[in-house]
Amino acid sequence: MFQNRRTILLFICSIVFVQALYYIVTLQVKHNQTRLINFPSIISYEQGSDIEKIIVQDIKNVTYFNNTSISKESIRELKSSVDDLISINFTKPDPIIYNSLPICNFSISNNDSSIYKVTINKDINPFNIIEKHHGFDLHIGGHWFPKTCQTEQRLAIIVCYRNREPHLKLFLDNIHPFLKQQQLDYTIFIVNQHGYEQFNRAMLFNVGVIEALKLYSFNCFIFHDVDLLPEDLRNVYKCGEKPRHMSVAVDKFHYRLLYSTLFGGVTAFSVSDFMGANGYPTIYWGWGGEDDDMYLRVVKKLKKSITRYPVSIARYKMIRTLNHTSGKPNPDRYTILYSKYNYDHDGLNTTNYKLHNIVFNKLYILINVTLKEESFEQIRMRLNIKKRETKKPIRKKKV
Ligand code: BGN
Repeated sequence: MFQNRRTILLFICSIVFVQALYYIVTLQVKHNQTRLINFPSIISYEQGSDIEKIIVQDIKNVTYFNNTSISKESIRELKSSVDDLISINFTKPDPIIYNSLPICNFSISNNDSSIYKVTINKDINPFNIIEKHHGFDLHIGGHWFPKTCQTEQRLAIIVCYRNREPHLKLFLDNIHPFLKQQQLDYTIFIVNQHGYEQFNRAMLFNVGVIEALKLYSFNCFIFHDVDLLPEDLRNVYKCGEKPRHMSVAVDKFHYRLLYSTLFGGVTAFSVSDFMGANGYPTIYWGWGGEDDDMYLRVVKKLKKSITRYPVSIARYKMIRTLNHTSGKPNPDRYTILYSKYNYDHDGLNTTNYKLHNIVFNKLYILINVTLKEESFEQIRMRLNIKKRETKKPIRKKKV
């Protein structure tokens, strides 16, 4: 009897022990997992595409979270120690053949401006149709370069993105033929902000630059909203001596510049100007202010002015809503913008993100990331930003 009871007790104890062990182990695994693991809208393309095999570089283990900073030096190191695993998918021009070619010279020679007007394709086609339109001469990852001449610049178009598939389709269907006509060596990067943190347009741009430089020696970056389509071929997607504001005249704003320091929509930076400005700020969560901050970086940190093509050339069509609503305006954007914080203390060197994976699609390279959101209080403490005094309205005394 006693013997039996002891066996039963021992049996129950071992079951409880095994269950407890299982509970602890699963809890640990859950804790280590990324909080969000679905990549909604773009997946359909990855699965649906039958034209080109999609190569997925799963680099979930690569994380920049908790890295204190990514310094300019480490970016230079990234550039030199190109990650073989990733760059293997990236076709570069053969230097021997390429150097023997004449320099590409897309020139604007005709006075008749109507010949430069772009016909915008407004049909939202499935990705495989867009591939049929423009993919035949693309290298994987939305990379193209002319075959008959050599380019001086290597351009990365960095597009910030979250859940706007119809916009992305229209963008790709229109931007590829536009850039090919300008005879550019270009690659399209879509930086997708995964997760539920507030959208951070500027930080996604920094991520795009950091990841792009691991692949190829890009020397020109164009930062692009996905809903803007260039309308004139004379709006050349090249970098110059100064940072350029490209989207000067947008149809939504009646082809007029909203204000003289506007620097949103589409901008072009040489790699050295971008590094010199310490990239885009990382502290604008939600809508507004980050582009104005970048303008101030150019003027105050780079000590340069911005340049623009004329209103008659720098024309864009903005893709209207298609069920898209822009993010919540950031209530703290004025405080941050006017605080005169030190640009060395925030930007490219404080870009914290978790890289989930990089997908080499035919039409573009998709970079999936989660950004680490900082509260306004944390931003304020980190950058020593003083609270703005809210002026109380002066009440008139009742007589
Ligand atoms: C401005 C926004 C920009 C935005 C343009 C165009 C701010 C900060 C004000 C100090 N700036 O008002 O971020 O690109 O409108 O929509 O909100």
